[in-house]
Amino acid sequence: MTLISLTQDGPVGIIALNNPKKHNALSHQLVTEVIAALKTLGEASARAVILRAQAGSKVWSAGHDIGELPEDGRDPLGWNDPLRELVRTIETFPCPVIAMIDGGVWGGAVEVVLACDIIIATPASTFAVTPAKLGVPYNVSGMMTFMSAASLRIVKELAFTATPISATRAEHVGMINHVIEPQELEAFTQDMAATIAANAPLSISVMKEQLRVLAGAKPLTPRGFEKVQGLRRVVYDSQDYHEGIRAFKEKRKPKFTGS
Ligand code: YXS
Repeated sequence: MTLISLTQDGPVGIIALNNPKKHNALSHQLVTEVIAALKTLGEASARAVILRAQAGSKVWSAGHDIGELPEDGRDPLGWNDPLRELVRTIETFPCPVIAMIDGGVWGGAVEVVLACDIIIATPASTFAVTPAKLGVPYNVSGMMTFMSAASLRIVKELAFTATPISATRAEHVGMINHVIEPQELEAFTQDMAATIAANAPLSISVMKEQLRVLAGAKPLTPRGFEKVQGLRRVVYDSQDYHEGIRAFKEKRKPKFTGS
């Protein structure tokens, strides 16, 4: 059963998340299908991709599938986690990926959206960075994605409160490109995709890769990396991590003890 739809309008590809009963949670299956769709569009030499949710979705994506978060002391967001692979695929994809948002974006889905090159959202859209809500240790490159998208102060507010911010606030702080009314969203996004697709694809794909490499060029010693990576184990080995997932599954507020 497929959880996405893939269409192509000339040089523009459109991938729509379509698993409404789980609010497009980024399950292994859904993410694998999105990655495969991007591969198909890459082979078809698409010049722009729109990543959206199925029309009428009130939640763009509820983030990582909580039911798939490991609870046995394994890194919940390790290198091979499908969500990590999707972020890397978008960041290295040879043409621009435009996130078209109408609805709530949660957790790891915020990182997927921020990994996209351009973000266009309706005023009712929201963005919530949720590791602190679930007791989850976010991974190093994910934190870098957030730091590339907003000032450190905004990233701290998003990460520490775990509460959604509005598209209007996100645009105001430079985290997203445009806030567009729902009735104009598709036309505006498709016009931008068509404009990009009419430009020189090699120039664009080279600039995209140059910007990725330059934006990620942060001084971090091996000792610094090991410290940052090691800190994550403090969290995913904690009781709070298990409590966060259990509370979600039992549909109750978590009781974090700091242990
Ligand atoms: O009870 P049923 O079986 O109908 O299923 C419910 C939810 O359990 C399910 N669902 C999810 N399943 C797995 N993973 C999820 N992330 C997820 N979110 C939802 O979908 C069915 C309908 O959900 P329900 O009844 O809660 O819908 P609602 O309209 O009342 O509320 C919509 C949301 C999105 C506000 C609510 O579902 C919600 O708060 N979802 C969790 C959002 C979240 O915290 N996502 C972070 C996931 S963890 C993650 O992304 C990273 C590891 S991190 O946290 O580090 O960023």
